[in-house]
Amino acid sequence: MRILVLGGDGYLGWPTAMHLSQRGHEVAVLDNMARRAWDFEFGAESLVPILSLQERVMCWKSLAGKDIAVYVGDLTDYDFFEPVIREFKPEAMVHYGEQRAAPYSMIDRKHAVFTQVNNIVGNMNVLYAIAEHVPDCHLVKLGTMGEYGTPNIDIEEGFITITHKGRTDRLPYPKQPGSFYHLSKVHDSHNIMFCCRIWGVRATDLNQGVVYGADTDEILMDECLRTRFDYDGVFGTVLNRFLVQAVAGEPLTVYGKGGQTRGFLDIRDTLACVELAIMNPADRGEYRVFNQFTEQFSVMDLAKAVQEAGKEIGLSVTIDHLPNPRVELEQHYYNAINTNLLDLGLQPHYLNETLLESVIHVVQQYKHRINAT
Ligand code: NAD
Ligand code: USQ
Repeated sequence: MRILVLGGDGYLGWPTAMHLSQRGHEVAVLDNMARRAWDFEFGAESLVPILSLQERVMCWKSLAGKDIAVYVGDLTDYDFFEPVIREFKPEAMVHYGEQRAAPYSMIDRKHAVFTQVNNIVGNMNVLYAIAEHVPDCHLVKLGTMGEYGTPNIDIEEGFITITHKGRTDRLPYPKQPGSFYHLSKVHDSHNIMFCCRIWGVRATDLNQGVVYGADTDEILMDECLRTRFDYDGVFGTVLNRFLVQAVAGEPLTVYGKGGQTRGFLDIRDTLACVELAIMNPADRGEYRVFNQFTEQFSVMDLAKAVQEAGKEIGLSVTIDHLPNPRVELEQHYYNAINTNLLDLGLQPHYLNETLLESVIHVVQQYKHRINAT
């Protein structure tokens, strides 16, 4: 298939592009390199050194013998994006190309407005380009489990059947996100659902949990293929941060009580889920939602898991409870359903099997690059 990966220079986009290319698909990546610029804004840097997108693509060509086409530009610029779609004519589009950090979106008005404009306008352009030029193209869109918030009932996959005053309907699951970033994904979901209904677009909305890990089969072919690994306070996600803190000998930064519970998955399972969605496409006009995570943990569960794993390799890991910079429940009910991807054949990697084997060793390898400030 011809597959265009939007946000193909990012943490998940680059490994996905290689994975799909290795499977024999014709792959192109699109990115505006904004993520690299946001690093400069904070003086942050990926723990793992990464090459430029063009160097990575050359490296992939020399190691795997396969081409990946590169388009550099901004999704919010339709004058750039429309000709890309006319030229490449994708049969599937994997959309990772958004500003994805909740803390970034909550810095101030400017960052909140930027996040919503970047994400919502970019996604609207994707929908218009599909409708105008490749109406049969399957959109595989990365949403987030955070769209649902933390309701006191089970979280279903996108829809819930409600009986009200004696009548019953299957309706979109209520959304109560916790940041302007997570809210941008809710707006995206509504726009995608609308376009499926009115234009017959086919779309899969992957409501993904928090991703951890650094290695995929393709990355392990050579260091030049590595993807970014963020651990700073804005873009670093919780488990990746805890691992770096443990290796650096710093206390783990649990925000508040640490009862906050979320869905998590290994980066290798992200690639598997996206591939499963592509190979089992939605029908024309169908809008479907898959909850994309493999296990649920509280922040304290993770802190303790890192502490235990540290012990096994001689690290003495301590845990701090910091005042929570976020407005979120710190003790709550959480039970999210995730059967759609398992039914399609997903075979998860579980945290207790991979934490030491495939994550900590990468952090240790690049320990000399940790900036503790
Ligand atoms: P990332 O920041 O590493 O990658 C996103 C890429 O998109 C970057 O390379 C960036 O330059 C590009 N981009 C952003 N805006 C763009 C625009 N307007 N035009 C073109 N390119 C643009 O993020 P990631 O961790 O790889 O996440 C990818 C997607 O998956 C995001 O949409 C995110 O919301 C979602 N997601 C990520 C996680 C996670 O834990 N990393 C969890 C759930 C969902
Ligand atoms: N947390 C800590 N200590 C830290 C960092 C985070 O206790 O040092 C806590 C946060 O308060 C939060 C939880 O860990 O309760 C998760 O935070 P996170 O930064 O790992 O994840 P989040 O902000 O939710 O965002 C990440 C990705 C985002 C994706 C989302 C999936 O950055 O792109 O959408 O995970 S989900 O959480 O399911 O919404």
